[in-house]
Amino acid sequence: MLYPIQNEFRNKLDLSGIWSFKTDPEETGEKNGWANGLVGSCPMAVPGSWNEQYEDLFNYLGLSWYVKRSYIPSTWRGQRVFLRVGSACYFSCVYVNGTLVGSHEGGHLPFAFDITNLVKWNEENVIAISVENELKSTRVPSGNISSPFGSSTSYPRTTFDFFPFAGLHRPVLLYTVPQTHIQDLTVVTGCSGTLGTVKVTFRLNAPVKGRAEVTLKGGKVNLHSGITIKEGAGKASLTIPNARLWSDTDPFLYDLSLKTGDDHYSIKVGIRTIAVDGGHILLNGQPVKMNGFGRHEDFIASGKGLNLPLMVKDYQLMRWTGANSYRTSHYPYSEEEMQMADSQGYLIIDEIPAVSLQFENDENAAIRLRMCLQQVDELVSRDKNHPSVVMWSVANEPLPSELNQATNSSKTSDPSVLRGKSFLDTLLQRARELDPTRLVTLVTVMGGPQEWMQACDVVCMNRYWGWYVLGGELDKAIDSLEQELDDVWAKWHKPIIMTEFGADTIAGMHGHPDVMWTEEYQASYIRRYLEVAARKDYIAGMQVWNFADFAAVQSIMRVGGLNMKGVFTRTRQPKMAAHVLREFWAKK
Ligand code: BDP
Repeated sequence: MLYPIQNEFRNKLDLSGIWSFKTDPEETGEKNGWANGLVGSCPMAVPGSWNEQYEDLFNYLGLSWYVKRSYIPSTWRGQRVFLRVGSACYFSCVYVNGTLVGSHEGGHLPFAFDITNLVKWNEENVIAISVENELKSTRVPSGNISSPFGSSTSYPRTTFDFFPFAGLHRPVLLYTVPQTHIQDLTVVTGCSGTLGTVKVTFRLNAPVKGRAEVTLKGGKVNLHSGITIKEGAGKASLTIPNARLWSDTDPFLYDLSLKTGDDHYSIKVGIRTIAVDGGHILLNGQPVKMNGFGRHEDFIASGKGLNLPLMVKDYQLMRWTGANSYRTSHYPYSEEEMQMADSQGYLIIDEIPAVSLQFENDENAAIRLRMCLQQVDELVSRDKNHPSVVMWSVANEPLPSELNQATNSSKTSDPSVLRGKSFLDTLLQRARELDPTRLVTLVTVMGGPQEWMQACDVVCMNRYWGWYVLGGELDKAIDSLEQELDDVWAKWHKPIIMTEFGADTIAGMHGHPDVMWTEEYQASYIRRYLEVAARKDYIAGMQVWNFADFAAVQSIMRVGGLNMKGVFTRTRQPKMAAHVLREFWAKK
């Protein structure tokens, strides 16, 4: 799943803009020929969620149709033409000139279809995409089931704590590749002392013979290597003396370009290694702390749609706090985000959409496992060449059926614990097999089973001592936190990242004393957690929940339908806590 690029052999045409849109609650659109065009449609921005663009679509998650008409440049004749959707939440079917070309299940990841044989030259082509985001018990993530958190009272009925935004969330592109083209390219980097290595393997779409050349440029480096292509595959290994290594403090990127007789593909390469040693995460052999945030792709009006000015601003705000890391909670973020992370030096925990999964019976677990394995495959294939991605996360807060957060324990007699273990181990193993060069993890819930952490390289913990448990009692909460951290470290001797800790806060609400929901409470809660981390060498990162307030579902837990644990508001104004982070991270 190479990111489409424009060069002398390849073309792309971005179909972002205003599309025609129509809901299809009765699901009669296909029968009635909507794939050829819509009657009585309304304008809808792509990329973007449909929910916040129209008030009456806010809670609508059913089938909907998007249509766009476009010429395809006649200079593209003779090449293979693909239609690529960056993300469609959740299930989507793609039609070209009335013909179904394919479907895709699962949001947040790209998919593409070869449409060469359907293209009409010298006239407009009709691209139609149907999308639905029904909440179902068998989906990843799931909806319309009860959860140990009691979210059955929320509307819409998700099992997860963010709004189930629906629609075409990332650009829809037309792109071309030559008839014989580079289909996949993998870069693995290493370093030993001052020597860097870049190993390149690639595959063409046909089992042909031939020659290729790989070039690596950057600074004073200008390396070339000739490659023999056998049965459509080739590889090369480059050695870079005095390599400038990629890191969070110096995110240096080399330009790598691969040329075959017919095709050319290029990417940015950061030379770095990632490993663990006891309680440390080692970047290029040196301990690094992954400090930053859990985040969401979320904003007013655009929902989960790619929003480039917002993305640039968010990096600037994260930089202002001194953060060097974040987790793509709770689903893969856009490819543009990952490119920014590469160039801006952010260390990413890259997560599949497996949030709050339960393991209530074998049948549902098996269906969800198939989906999660697909998501791991698609994510690794999309993001494997990003130096910023240092860890794969295969789940956020998987839930045993019986959960008691207050006693911070789960029952060993609960059959979902065993079922969950085999489910999660399968995912960790798949990520490891696909990519042995990165770390693998899953993010654990407060009170969840300890044994689920066993196969992880890094223990990631979401903890809400002082909020959901011992709320308002920060002294006691911090004691419990310290005790728990020391126990977990003693049990596993692995680096620990606190992937979530936070307190809902209404911006502008103040209190002396600092009671829950005030800016003062959030500021001292976060300060106290960061002080604990500073005392514990095995803490390899602190990621505040959340970077910014975000849209959640309506419930008695979420004032105005917002999760307010952001250190910035939804419109990106800092709360007091943002200044605390800056004091700890940027000023030290
Ligand atoms: C954790 C979840 C996260 C929620 C957060 C919260 O991982 O998605 O938003 O709690 O309650 O359980 O704010």
